[in-house]
Amino acid sequence: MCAMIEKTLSIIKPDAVAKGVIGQIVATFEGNGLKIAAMKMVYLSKREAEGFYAVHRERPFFGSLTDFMSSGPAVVMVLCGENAIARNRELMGATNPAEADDGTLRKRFASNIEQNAVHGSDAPETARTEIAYFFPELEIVNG
Ligand code: IDP
Ligand code: MG
Repeated sequence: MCAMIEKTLSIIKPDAVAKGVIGQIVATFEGNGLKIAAMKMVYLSKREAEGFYAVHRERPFFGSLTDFMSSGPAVVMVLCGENAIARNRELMGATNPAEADDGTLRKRFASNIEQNAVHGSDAPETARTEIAYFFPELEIVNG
């Protein structure tokens, strides 16, 4: 089902896991043409969160963001589907939930610009590196 189809990395961040909305978020993906090719729960260390968000290390919110991402369990997933990267970003909505369109995951579930419920890769190259950060090839189901 997912061989040769575009893949992206999704994270249900610790705020959304704490709110008990994993199921609603997964249902949104499944109801909008995205399939789950891999999924697991993780509890990132500070260092693992810093590694994942290394591109943002110069940003003023880097310390706070990586504290938040290592504050509780998160769910990491590989989503696949036609235009999975763009489709996921559309379902997520704007980074700042105050600017996110109605019905988007961030409008529905984010607390603020930092604790914003979900992550999604933003381009093919970042999707590849972000997927590889969490999943060895053997854990991604293509069948
Ligand atoms: P994105 O998640 O929509 O791609 P990015 O700009 O890549 O947004 O930022 C990565 C993450 O860093 C955001 O999802 C959010 O958790 C956090 N973040 C972004 N901008 C801010 C900010 O201005 N203050 C605090 N946290 C921020
Ligand atoms: Mg980003």
